[in-house]
Amino acid sequence: MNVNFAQLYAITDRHWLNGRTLASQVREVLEGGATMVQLREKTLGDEEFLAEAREIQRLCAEFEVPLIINDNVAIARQIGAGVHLGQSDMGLLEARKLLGPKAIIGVSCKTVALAHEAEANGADYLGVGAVFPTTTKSDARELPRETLVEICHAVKIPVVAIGGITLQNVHELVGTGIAGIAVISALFSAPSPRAAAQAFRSLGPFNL
Ligand code: TZP
Ligand code: MG
Repeated sequence: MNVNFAQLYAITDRHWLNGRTLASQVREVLEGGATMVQLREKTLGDEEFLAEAREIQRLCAEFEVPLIINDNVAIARQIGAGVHLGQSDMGLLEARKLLGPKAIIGVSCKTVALAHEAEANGADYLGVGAVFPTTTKSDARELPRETLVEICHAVKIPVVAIGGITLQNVHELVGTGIAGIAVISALFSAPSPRAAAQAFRSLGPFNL
């Protein structure tokens, strides 16, 4: 995949909608400069998820930004989107068979060994974290900065840092070797997701 897509990876969370629609929030982060979007739904039924995915896909297409579906390879396949796989989701090789060679597939990795394996099996990017404490994912353990640096040096594919990243701490990631950042709450809980995305973009690029 184009490494620039990794710059500001916006991951959705309907927890902070507060009367707003997910589509309007995604439009805001795209207007603010998000370079890739992940639709992360943990509770929606398949039909609703599919309808929403199609709507978000139209938005992403308007901004020429890739859409990645969290976990759900079937939905990604139906709409021709990419997928992000955790270590307990469908395996990368099986997902690749279903989605084909062009689909963007990302994999969550917390160790150098898992990063090597994902790269060898054809992952397009890695998600690595949590790089800071976060309350967004209840089982997210914090990863030492040193491990992030080791993983970045161990692979050629883009590494995206995730977990607890804010406008205040993002500078701490400079020099780790990341290609970009993946952000949930600091974008979607912001009063203006557009302004938050703009602010992140104005601080980057983070691949320094
Ligand atoms: N994986 C590791 S940490 C995390 C995920 C999905 C949550 C990131 O959310 P936030 O709000 O940016 O800390
Ligand atoms: Mg998952």
